Amino acid sequence: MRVVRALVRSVPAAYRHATRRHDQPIDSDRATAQHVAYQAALRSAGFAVEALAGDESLPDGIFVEDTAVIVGERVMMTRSALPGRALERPPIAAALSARGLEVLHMTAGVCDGGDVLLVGGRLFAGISERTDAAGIAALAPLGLPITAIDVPAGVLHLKCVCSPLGDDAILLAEGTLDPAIFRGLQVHAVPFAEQWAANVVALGSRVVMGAGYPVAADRVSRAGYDPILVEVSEIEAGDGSMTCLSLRW
Ligand code: CIR
Repeated sequence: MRVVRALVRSVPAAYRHATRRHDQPIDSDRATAQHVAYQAALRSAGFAVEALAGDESLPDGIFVEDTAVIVGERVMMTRSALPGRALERPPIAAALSARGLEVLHMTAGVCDGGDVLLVGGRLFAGISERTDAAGIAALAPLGLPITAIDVPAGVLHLKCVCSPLGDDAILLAEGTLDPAIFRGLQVHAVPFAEQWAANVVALGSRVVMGAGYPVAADRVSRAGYDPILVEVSEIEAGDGSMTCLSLRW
């Protein structure tokens, strides 16, 4: 069976200073425990997980997904709209290169991996406060067709409201995007009130998702998947969710 790898980065104490769009305090110790539980959930879903050490100079460094877009054995290192987060990229590029991936670097535009969704051999890329048209165009060397999508106002990243459920299905928060965008894919919905739960990490039938979204968990289960629930209050307090905590290939 093919090994699917996941790279994560541990929580530094400085995570309590993570970028966020509200005043909610963050408990870094609790975030550390939740991050460890997240890694365990990925392992139980079947991922081979490796953790890089946290870096006290990078408060948002746990959100490794934003640094890169991986397609097969090739990775495009993205360019951040936030100068502080740009510094997260070089160590991730080195880690991915050391693991045998071919590393390319974006030279124009801005893009966060949280805006790029890979499913069914296609990329869907969100235009957001973090990703622009030039950043999306710079994904071309990854060799897949790309559909650009306007991310709804107030939503940080495309994958805040949708994420892949394997190779032929999407989990989507109702009332956020037109499901017709994903023509040809099965679209499973979570209620708007539980939209954080639309961001999941799936492998086969296993779906790692945030705890506290009972309707969403029930719908995922009824759709034939096996939810693995993780408490992620402190990750959400940093405006993050499931996919943003790992790079997977
Ligand atoms: C930020 O604002 O950049 C971080 N605090 C959260 C990034 C979350 N990333 C993601 O959902 N892909």
